[in-house]
Amino acid sequence: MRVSLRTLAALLRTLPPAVLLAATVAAAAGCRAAPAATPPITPGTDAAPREVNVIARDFSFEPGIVDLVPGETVMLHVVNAGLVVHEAVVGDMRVQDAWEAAEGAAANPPPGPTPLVSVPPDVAGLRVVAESGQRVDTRWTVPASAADGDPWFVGCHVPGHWQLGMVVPVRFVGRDGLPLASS
Ligand SMILES: [Cu+2]
Repeated sequence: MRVSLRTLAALLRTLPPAVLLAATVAAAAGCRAAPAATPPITPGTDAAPREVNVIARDFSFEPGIVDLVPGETVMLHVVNAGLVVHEAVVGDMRVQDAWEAAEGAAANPPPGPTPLVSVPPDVAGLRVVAESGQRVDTRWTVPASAADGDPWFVGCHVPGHWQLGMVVPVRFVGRDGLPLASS
């Protein structure tokens, strides 16, 4: 059956807006590619670190998942695209909790030198602080045992930022470029 444009237009006018909206959303979804699978990762080496970008905004991270290969060496570029200072703390929840507590305690310091914020080495993880507009490059080797324990995250613990949503999960990827089952 052929439907003329005029008939189609008349038909569309009779449909309730909700149906039209659903149809439009479905059409838009059909046009867009499915969420990209993890592009194959070539693990970084000492001689050729893999470039990993983490963009901090007010108040979120990009990408929404950070892929890492246990044991690889990366050149981590933390770009602060926000208007306030941010950081990228990489590690499991013990690490995240440690920095959250340490930085929370140092918030609103009394007049005087800025207090030095630190945590015990076993829960230090990796922490990169970037001022607004700054890019900080850090060469870092992901611990080989990183995927053996609890899940990892990239988080910001400038007071209040974690609560505003500045945390994304780490997905551990094998040397074959496929996500590891445990992550
Ligand atoms: Cu932040």
